[in-house]
Amino acid sequence: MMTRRQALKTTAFVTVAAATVPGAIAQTTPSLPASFTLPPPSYVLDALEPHVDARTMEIHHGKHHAAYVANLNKALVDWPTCPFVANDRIADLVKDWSAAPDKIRNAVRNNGGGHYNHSLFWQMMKPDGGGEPKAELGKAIEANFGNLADFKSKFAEAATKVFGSGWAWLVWHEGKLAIEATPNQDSPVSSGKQPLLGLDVWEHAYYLKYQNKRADYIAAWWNVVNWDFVAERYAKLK
Ligand code: MN3
Repeated sequence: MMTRRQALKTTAFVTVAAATVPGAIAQTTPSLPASFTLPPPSYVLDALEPHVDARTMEIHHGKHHAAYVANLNKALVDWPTCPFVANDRIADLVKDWSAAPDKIRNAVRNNGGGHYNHSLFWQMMKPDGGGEPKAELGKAIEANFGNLADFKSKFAEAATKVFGSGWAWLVWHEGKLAIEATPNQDSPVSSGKQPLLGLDVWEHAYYLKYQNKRADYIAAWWNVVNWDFVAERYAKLK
């Protein structure tokens, strides 16, 4: 079976070959060491306007996320036996970052977390998103938090209270839904929890449009939440 990375490389190769861009073929050379790759969002970068602006998306994905991937790959040069690279097992790497060699442990924690969290984040949003979670997830949110409005309010509170840079999450842990926050690029998966929905509250996620008004960003962000993706993750975990 093709791994996702191989599939991406194949797709890239086909695209490149069709466009006959000289020089770009080198990216698909099989002798390059295995490494993590930047996943493109499934929508165009201005698709989340006006709630998340195109310029923010462009820099957030093309610069910030790209840098986490590049720095992770750079660090992993010092961990040639890392078992998680070959099959694109970023979740397992982030879960087990403490297994990394001393010299690169922090780099793996921060950049691995950055890569994993952002890879999820792009999928947790979609154009014309928002609304209400359906099916089992909708019921579970009501059972755990009373109703959707109360859930949103508690989640927003957690996101607002993150001091400095970090994330707010809806997680699945020990058979229950819970809200938590993580600092920096730490991910719930590292403490054995499954992230279902995450909100990036680093200033780079909102400052261009919202400046210091994080609460406005959080309020607008509900309009682009991809509840179908969250519900699918929840259904798989149950
Ligand atoms: Mn970010």
